[in-house]
Amino acid sequence: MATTKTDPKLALANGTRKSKVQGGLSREQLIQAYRLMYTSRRIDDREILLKRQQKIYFQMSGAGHEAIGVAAGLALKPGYDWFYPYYRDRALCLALGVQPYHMFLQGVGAADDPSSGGRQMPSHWSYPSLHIVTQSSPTGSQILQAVGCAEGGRYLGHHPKAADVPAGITDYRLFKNVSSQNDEVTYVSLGDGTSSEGEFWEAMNAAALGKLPIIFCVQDNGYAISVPVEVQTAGGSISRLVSGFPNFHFEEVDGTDPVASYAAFQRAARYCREGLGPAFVHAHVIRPYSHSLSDDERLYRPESERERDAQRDPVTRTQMYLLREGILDDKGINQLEKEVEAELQVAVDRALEALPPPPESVMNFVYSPDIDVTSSTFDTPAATTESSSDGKKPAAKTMADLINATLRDEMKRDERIVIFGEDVADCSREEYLRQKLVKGKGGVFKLTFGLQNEFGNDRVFNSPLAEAAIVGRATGMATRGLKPVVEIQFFDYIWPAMMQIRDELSTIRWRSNNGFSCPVVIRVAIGGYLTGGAIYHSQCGESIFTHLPGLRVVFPSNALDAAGLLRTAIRCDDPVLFLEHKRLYRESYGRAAYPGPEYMIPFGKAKIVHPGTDLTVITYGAVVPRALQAAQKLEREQGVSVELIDLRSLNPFDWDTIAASVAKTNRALVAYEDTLSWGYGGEIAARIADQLFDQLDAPVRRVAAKDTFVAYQPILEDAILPQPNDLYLAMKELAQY
Ligand SMILES: Cc1ncc(C[n+]2csc(CCOP(=O)(O)OP(=O)(O)O)c2C)c(N)n1
Ligand SMILES: [Mg+2]
Repeated sequence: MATTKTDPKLALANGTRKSKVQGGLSREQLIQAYRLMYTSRRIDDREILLKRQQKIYFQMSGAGHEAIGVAAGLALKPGYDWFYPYYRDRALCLALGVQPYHMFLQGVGAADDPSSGGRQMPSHWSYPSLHIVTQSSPTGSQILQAVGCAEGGRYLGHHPKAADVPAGITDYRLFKNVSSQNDEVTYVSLGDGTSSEGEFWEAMNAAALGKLPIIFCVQDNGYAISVPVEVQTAGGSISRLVSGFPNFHFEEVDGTDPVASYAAFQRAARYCREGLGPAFVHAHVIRPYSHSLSDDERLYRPESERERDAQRDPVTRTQMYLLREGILDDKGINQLEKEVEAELQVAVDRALEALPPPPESVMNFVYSPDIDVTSSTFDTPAATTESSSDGKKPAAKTMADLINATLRDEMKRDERIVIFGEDVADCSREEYLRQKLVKGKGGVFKLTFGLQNEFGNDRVFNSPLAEAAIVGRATGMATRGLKPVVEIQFFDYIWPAMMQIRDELSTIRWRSNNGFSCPVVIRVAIGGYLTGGAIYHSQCGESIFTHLPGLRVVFPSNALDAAGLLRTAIRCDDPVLFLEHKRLYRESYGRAAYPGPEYMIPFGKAKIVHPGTDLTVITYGAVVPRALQAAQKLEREQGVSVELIDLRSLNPFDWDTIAASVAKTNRALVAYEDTLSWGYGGEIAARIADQLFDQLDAPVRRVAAKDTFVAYQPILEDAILPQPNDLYLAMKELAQY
């Protein structure tokens, strides 16, 4: 660990007047730094004017943060290193090569805006060729992804063959250009207030644990909107709080001084490039333009304080510095500023003429335009399951067995797959495995058993107990072209990852206008009927995720479907939530022979589990065997013929099979394990009522859990979750309607 501290007040005065190279920057670079800083400030000024004229719709300034941004941009390499900036990083982006014109295109929301095609607010940077990764608005949600990006780069360095695209494949790898550099660095920035977010601490921990080549840059302007740093950060100094993290190089610097900032960034980058670990740059900056145009800081900051900040304005300070050091004279400054003004005028005029995106484009890139998960590419037969020559039938495998086998097959086939999560490894202390002292765990349900043993601990490993980190890191890795297949141990504990799933994973392709994508697979153990699982080991809640555009959701009910759908999930190009019902893992219902290493089922294709003519039951997951039991009883006892549909995949879902069945039976019952109200079946029922109204001879009915929680006592659990008898009665009543 190394720490360098520059006193904010002394940095500029200490500059060596006569040297030609100032703190590592040549005279030309200093002039370039000033040009970039001045350009950045003037773009803000222009945007503010345009906003007041209602020609753009939002403005967020980088004012006061220009020096640290330019310093980082000059110390790092666009298209080589990777960047997860935040909204104050205008000067960084300019230094990396973003054109002012592109920034104005963002403001007007133009179709040609290269960062999002008019989908994202300005100052939400995304420039794939420069490795500036698409940015969202939640403060701090980029940090864990940056960690994953750094991990992804390192993994690719250790597994160069993973980048290959073997001939004849038809999977996601065809559409991912994968590259890495041995000494690459990932940059991630955030404000002082954002360092209060839990994800920041999860990211610091993961970076320290992995000794990753990542620079955290906290741009500390002393405020988070109106909340001052001493109310935000215990003791008022983030540097002090993080100083205990091992393996880090620390810098605390006057971020309004480009020379000191550049030197700090150079040291930080060198430390990372040498593979010594992560770096932390704490830059003290100012915020002269209020938080945003919607904020008036005079409401909470007195003039005296604002005046004090103004003394440290990086643009004027750098201008003074150039004059004082004789690098530019008045005339030179004037000329440079005039050139910038002229360039910006042209850029603004052009941007104001740019065309907006067409309204009919709004659905583009919600999902991959390259791989259709419903297509016949994913419709491959199971390997033959006929009896072998000795007359023995192939063994019937459980869902747990076949998920494990599918993961193993796919890991053999595709070196980009990494598996991590809580307890998924066989044994983190590898020597125990090597010495055969232990057998290994492989997940609390043993679904990943044996995989670390077979593929090594850089492909299968335990993560810290931090769900946001699991999904956030996976998202960053997938952005680099890897295929993380991560596990959330229980659906009940997926919620810390919700920000990453809702605001990042599912939105990245759309919001970057197909500039970036992150086809992660999240396997989640879900559901009840456990006898003793209680409220926090039994939850469903799939409709919360099917409600998210951009995310595929599948929910198999048997071993064979689990194998076929998981393989599709891994090979496709969209993020997938793969829901595995715990009760079905080792159930005797739905066991199947191993279907071979190529078996796939397309998403959005339901299965008719039991054909019938009198009534359609639409369901999925653990309700399938229960509904089948009820349907068979109803047929036996009442002669009612039920058509039972297992949806298997929930988004997309198979409307055609539902419509064809209801056209035949004229009656529909939707059954699901989750609570009744606002559940998945509500949407299916609404669609049937809307689009098949003319075909119906009876109201659309639902059977689901009671609108409460799943209780521990089995008598209560039975009363809460839909049972075969509830399904039987509902079917009977609907058939008689
Ligand atoms: C998760 C989240 N909570 C709240 C907000 C609203 N918000 C936007 S910026 C901001 C303050 C951020 O302050 P800081 O991290 O210090 O960055 P600064 O704007 O000062 O550069 C807040 C509260 C948000 N965007 N995301
Ligand atoms: Mg701040």
